[in-house]
Amino acid sequence: MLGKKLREALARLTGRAYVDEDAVKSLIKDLQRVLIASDVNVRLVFALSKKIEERSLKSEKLEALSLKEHVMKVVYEELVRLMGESYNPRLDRHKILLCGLYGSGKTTTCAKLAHFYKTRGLSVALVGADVDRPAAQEQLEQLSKQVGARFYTIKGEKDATKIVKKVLPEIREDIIIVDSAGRNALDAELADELKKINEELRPDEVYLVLSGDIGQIAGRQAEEFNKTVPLTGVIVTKMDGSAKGGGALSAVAATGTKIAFIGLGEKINDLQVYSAEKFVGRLLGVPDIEGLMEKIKEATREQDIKTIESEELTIETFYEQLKAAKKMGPLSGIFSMLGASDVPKEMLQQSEQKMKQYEAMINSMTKEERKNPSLLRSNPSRITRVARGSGCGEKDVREFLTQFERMEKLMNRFKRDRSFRSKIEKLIKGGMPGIGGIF
Ligand SMILES: Nc1nc2c(ncn2[C@@H]2O[C@H](COP(=O)(O)OP(=O)(O)OP(=O)(O)O)[C@@H](O)[C@H]2O)c(=O)[nH]1
Ligand SMILES: [Mg+2]
Repeated sequence: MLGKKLREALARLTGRAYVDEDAVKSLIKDLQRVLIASDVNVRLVFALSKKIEERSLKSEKLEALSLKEHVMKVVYEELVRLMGESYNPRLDRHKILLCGLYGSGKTTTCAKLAHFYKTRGLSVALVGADVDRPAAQEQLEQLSKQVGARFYTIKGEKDATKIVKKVLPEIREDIIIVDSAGRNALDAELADELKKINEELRPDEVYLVLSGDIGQIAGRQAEEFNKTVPLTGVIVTKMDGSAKGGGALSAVAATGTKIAFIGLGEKINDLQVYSAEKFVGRLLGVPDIEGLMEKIKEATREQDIKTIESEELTIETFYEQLKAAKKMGPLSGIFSMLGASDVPKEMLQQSEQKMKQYEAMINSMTKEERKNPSLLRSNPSRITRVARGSGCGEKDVREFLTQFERMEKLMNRFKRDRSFRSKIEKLIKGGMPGIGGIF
């Protein structure tokens, strides 16, 4: 399926230690393969690739984002653009005509829409105007009962337009949904019938129902129907089972016709208002762009663990870690949970004033002292000097050193003790925000 392959392609990028031009190019190759397999039109795929390459490598990158995050953001945004827009269905009284080829899901979608509007407090009338298929009226009548909509038709009437003309004045419901007959292709007969129904009904919405498994042909189909009866939207059904759904959505989007709803199953509540963002989010396994960014950060944290061993703890890195910890908010409990009760809670909840003090102390230290704080311990006159230079008491300087030494111990334990290490790794992978920065 498209989603799984896309997630694999993106995981190959996020799994890299760093991202360069080659990495972006190989991601684009992966994307091309995945999208073409989902029957996305080749021209669209190449336009998308070009855009991603340009924006990833040449254009504006936000300061706050790493290149990896930037590339992912670009990919997400361009996929969303490829898949169209978001729809905002009206929720006032209105008339809807559904049209489409055989078996595309019109009748089922009538019921799904009825359910959709009913759950939003509107009353719904379903009109059976498929006069061709033998059990069509019974099918819709059955579904009307199931969703609690009123069913209208004229049994035995062979002219769909006449049915519409006769039942329309009787209908008092807020939403009127008309089911029409399908065909193997949009032939002259169907075109003529649809035009006439359209004229009689004067619908506010004309939705073409098509099945996602026809892939990119959906674009041409939307264009053809649009010439017959101006469409206000397309409903793409069977998105649950189709490997070509992405192809269908992107092709419809490319024609400029809106995708209004998508069908995701046979049941009456398997209908969703279309949102390209949600669709792409689902493909990528994240709720939205923020979710995606969080996922990248998680992946980055996993790499952070790998670099902990080689990272050297100095007064400066310690201070940076404290600052990061402060930003992350209260982490109380995590350390005691790990059995690291020797790291006091206060250490992670330094006041703004304390942080300023620490900064002043660090500024009063020599380069050697910052790299090797034990120099301060072994020579009290150094502590006196730092205290004076920073305007703090000697006690404050010692307290700061104590905190540093505790962190140093914790880090050494992390490097040596495998079970402690795996506990921490589990916590980090479980999404503990930013804890990687503490070490
Ligand atoms: N899996 C899945 N099946 C669907 C979906 N929508 C419709 N179907 C199934 O597709 C088949 C055809 O659906 P109908 O609603 O009868 O299609 P139609 O366009 O009215 O067909 P005709 O009236 O013969 O032109 C039925 O078996 C539906 O249950 C969907 O979103 N997902
Ligand atoms: Mg039908």
